[in-house]
Amino acid sequence: MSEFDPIPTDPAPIEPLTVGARPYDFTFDPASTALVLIDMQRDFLEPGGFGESLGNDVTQLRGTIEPLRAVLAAARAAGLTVIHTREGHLPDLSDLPPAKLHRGNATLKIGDPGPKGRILIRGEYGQDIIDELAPVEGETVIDKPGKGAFYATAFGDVLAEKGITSLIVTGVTTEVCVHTTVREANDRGYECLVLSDCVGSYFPDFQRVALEMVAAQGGIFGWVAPSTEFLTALAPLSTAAATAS
Ligand code: C5J
Repeated sequence: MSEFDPIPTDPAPIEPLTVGARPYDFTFDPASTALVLIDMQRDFLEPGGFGESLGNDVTQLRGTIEPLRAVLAAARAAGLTVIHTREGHLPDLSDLPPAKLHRGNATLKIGDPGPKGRILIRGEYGQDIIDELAPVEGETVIDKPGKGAFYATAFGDVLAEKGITSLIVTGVTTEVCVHTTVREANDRGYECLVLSDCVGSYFPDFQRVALEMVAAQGGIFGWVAPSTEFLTALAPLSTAAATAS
């Protein structure tokens, strides 16, 4: 290096990004933010799985897939941390409380053989993530026995290791595993943005009210925004990466 060379500088720090959200703008630092995809599993989104066995119409959830695909692609392009979760139990059911096994009038109970393998059992085809959103190398997959992603998992440790403080929350179902995870995260000090068209419920009324509950009272659990707002905020990073490659 000669005396005329410019002094090397650190790469420009990434500025915080802002998403138009309810109840007010959500600001996040991409370096400390994770996209979380909750339980986008065949057992919930396809016929013959746990969701359908409980009497639900699984087509109600399928509208989440395309917007979430776009969000996942943008997050990957922007270099965001991506974490998937899967609800499910060990083959010997040792992590399945009897209360969960016996609750509901399911035609097929957890552990029973179904058309896509044993219902909600880890390692079975039906318990895995749908092809459209399959994890890629380097993405964390958290297997969870409960509704919340923190309960009896390494989720909290993974977030701490990666320095994550903000979560972009997507997945199914809005009022069950998404809500439980957002509430758990909120109590642990994480800032959560729920993407309204990337979360889904079997019950349209629950979908609407569950989202309202997150943003009510000045954002009692977090923020809510459509995915288009998030994609707009992320565009400087995701399109820059696409142009560079
Ligand atoms: C349910 C989930 N609904 N992932 N699980 O039982 O929301």
